[in-house]
Amino acid sequence: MTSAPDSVARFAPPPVLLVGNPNVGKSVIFGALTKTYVTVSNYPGTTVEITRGRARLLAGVPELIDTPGTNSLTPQSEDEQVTRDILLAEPDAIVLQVGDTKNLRRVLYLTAQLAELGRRQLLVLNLQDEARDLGVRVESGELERRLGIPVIPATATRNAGLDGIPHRLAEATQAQFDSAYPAAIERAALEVAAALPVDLGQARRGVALMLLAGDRTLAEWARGHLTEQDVDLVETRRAELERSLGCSTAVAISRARHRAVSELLRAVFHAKRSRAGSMRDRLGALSMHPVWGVPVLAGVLFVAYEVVGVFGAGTLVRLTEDGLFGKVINPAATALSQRFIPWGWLRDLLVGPYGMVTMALTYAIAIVLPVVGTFFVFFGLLEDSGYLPRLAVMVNRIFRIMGLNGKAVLPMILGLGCDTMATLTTRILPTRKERALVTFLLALGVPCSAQLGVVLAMLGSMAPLGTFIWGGVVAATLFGVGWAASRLMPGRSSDFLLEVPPIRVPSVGNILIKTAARTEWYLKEAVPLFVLGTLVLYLLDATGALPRLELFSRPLVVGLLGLPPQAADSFLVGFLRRDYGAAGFFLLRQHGQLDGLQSLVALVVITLFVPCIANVFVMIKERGFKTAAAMIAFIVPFAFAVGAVLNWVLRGVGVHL
Ligand SMILES: Nc1nc2c(ncn2[C@@H]2O[C@H](COP(=O)(O)OP(=O)(O)OP(=O)(O)O)[C@@H](O)[C@H]2O)c(=O)[nH]1
Ligand SMILES: [Mg+2]
Repeated sequence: MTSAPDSVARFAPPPVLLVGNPNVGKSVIFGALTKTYVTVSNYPGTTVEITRGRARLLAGVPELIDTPGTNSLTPQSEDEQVTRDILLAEPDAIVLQVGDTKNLRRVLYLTAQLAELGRRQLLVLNLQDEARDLGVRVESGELERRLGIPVIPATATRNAGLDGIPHRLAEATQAQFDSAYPAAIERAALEVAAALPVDLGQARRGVALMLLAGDRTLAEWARGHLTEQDVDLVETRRAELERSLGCSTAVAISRARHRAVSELLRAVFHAKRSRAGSMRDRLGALSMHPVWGVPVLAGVLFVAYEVVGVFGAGTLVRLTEDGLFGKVINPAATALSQRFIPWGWLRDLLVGPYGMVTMALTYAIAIVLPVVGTFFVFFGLLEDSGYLPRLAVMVNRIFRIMGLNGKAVLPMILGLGCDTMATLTTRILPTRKERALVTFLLALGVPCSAQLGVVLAMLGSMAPLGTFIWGGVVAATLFGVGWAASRLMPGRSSDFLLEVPPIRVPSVGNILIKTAARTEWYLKEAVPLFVLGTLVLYLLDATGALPRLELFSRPLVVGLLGLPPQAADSFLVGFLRRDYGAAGFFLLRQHGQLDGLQSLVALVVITLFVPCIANVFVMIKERGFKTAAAMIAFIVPFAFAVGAVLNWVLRGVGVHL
């Protein structure tokens, strides 16, 4: 980390770190204090990286840092480690802890750890509205008196209570929290703390306890900050403690903290027991029931089909493609270029068969944008309602076949929104094997929103059997490959349960902002790739290489897959984005150049294809070049092989679609 120049450091207020359990409203509060938007969703693990912003509403406009949610400062996954690391890296920052009032036990467990690190802090008890609905009451005044730090009740989504934060920031101080550890632990902690670097200051006791608890994720930090003797000292003391305590130091520490938290809870936490479940609770339970969850899922899929497939890909695309581009933009662009542009090559580059307007923009804006736009709205509703984690719980049993359970199912479902983002969410998974497996399966067979929309629209144009076969082949491939990979890959899977948030009524504002942010992202990220792909095709065409390429790929495209030769173009641009490839097939189908069977084969291949360039980069970033390259080297030939077999079988059986 670079440090600010002295003059700035002297006057700049210390940064403020938003820390708290997952899914408690940290990002909502970040947005409220900085007036900038970061993604807010109703599932744990929305934030997996830190976001920095200027807290415009706080005195001196300090830097505000949003962190991934965590239940403990002994991290169990990469995202939790990010939070622990930033706490160590920013020793002067004030901690603005955000907690869920209903789950005060978990909140205070984290407060205990922050107190041990000697952090100056405040506590926001958020989600007061839900606590009230559940009959939970927390005496915040009494809690404040006992902890000695400002305790601010709030309902962030209604902007209630947040004005207490600027008023009380200056009162932030170290919480008084005595976990009363066994004397042997206290002695060892004192000894280890004395050996730690002085610049850790107040944090030394907390870090000593972390080291004694045997946190392996601190190994790298220890290498940079401790001498070998100190590391040996920690190991010796830890081994001695385990012998004398009869259990691991981590367990003894955690027990003592829990005892102290329970005592505090008895004084300030009141819950009425006999409250009947609300309508929302019942709906939530129904949606993850092994039997009743199935009709709920069918209902959700039906609505998805109506909204994205029929309205987005049907009605809206008709308006944009036939209407806006077909009748207005393309004819106007063609007329203008014929009038004003004397060079044929430039005219072709703009409005030819591989033209920027007639191909790149038509594909990106007229075909894909309406589809992803409607999908973003629908997916946002699912995200904010709390349905996605419930779906993950319900399908958990089937996903076990692929060696995925608990938390690992959530990123697979998020892949339906965007595979690239979902690949980043794999950071919430505890083991390396799970992270690799989910990254691989996302790249192989989870179609993202853009692609899914185009695929759905095409499937809508054939007999229902087509949808059935497409879904069946993709699912069977995913499960078959997942099953084999989970057995072949070294490492272990975890059994961490996914936490299910309450069902919440999505806020229209959040859905709109999120959709706008995602649409902007699509325009910035996807449109340039559509332009690039079109440019490649244009150049190949202009240099006469395209027909040769089509000829060269004939044995594969025409021979094995049974598709017309120009389908090769779509596969080529499919390397940049699968949805671009799918959009190519969509148009071939519209122009009657693909029959039902050919469309189905093309769709299966493009679904199993590499997702998009952005996804490939994220795969490399998260998993390393070698692993990512191996995954892609498997996926591409495999996708064509499945298509070839499907073509052969369907023709053999004589299916008509
Ligand atoms: N009813 C209610 N919902 C809230 C409140 N604060 C946040 N939410 C909702 O809680 C969910 C989680 O909010 P986020 O801000 O994404 O939570 P987070 O703590 O950043 O979550 P992670 O990044 O996953 O750790 C969203 O659906 C919010 O709309 C509140 O005070 N009341
Ligand atoms: Mg967040």
